[in-house]
Amino acid sequence: MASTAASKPPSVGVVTQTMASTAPSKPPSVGVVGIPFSKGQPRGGTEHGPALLRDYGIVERIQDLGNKVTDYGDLTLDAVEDDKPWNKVKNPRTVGQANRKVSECVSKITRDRQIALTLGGDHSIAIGSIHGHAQSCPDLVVVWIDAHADLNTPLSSDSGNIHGMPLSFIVKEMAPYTARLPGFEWCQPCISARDLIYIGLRDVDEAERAYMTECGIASYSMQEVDKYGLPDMMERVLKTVDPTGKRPIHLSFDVDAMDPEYSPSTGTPVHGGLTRREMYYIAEEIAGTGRLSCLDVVEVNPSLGTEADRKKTVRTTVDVVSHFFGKRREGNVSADFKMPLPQK
Ligand SMILES: [Mn+2]
Repeated sequence: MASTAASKPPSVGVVTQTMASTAPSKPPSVGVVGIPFSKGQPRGGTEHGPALLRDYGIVERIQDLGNKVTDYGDLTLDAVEDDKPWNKVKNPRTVGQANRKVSECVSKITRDRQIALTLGGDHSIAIGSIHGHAQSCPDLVVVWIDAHADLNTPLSSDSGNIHGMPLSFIVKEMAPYTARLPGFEWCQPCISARDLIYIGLRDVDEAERAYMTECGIASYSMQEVDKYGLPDMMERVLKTVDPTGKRPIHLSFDVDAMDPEYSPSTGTPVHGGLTRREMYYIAEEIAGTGRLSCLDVVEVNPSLGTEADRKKTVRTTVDVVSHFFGKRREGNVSADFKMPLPQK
């Protein structure tokens, strides 16, 4: 069985034993865009995330797996002048304007039937990414892999950092609890609470927990990861958000979901997280659905930690991303591979 699977070109639509698959007949096409942005949180550095990920070969790694990749470069994102805080919320217009550009870009990539890969940037960029994705794929589901719920509102947030609030702008059921920020006039909530699921939570604010319960958002925190184990958990995750197995998947991957042992160069690390090996499994299962439609990779901050920390973080991240795009631990054989044969 392994040999027939391995003789086909590698693709995201790998058939796995645990899931039905809608494997595409040809390798998928991927559109990459860098989002050099850090204004959703107080530390500089995440704006250099796209450059670091590219320097470590993220585009080539995906290409080498047999995927057709178009790199659209980095978005140009400017700070809005005189961007006064809204209550405690910092940089509202700058974050709003940047996300409008992200939305337009991701909408175009996914409308062209490419899988969008967004290289952040802090996690506030997922506002635009999910919004844009939903414009071309309104039936999408969101899998949010993170140590944090990122569900605070401009009213509940203590820090005023928008990277802790992105889902409050996106989830329809959050509308009664939140406030409209200047700079966000373009942004309408676009997913239902039942179309969102969390993996990896371990640092959830009281208000966020209350919103999750009130809106009915499902989560597999680290407690459930420990309780069920990865294979059982991933089956439950996919059955919960998409029992029919047909809908496009928006995967938002905050590198702080992983334990700081694997991704130390990030702004809000929390111990007790996912291992590199657990992330490989999650990525392989998502790839196995053949329905990955957009992947956000966020919160890599090259300015934090030592050179060794930076290297560890970016290497782990690029490795994990390659598994989302078809890399298999059992091995891959490319379409143009020629088996060396003895001379006659
Ligand atoms: Mn996050």
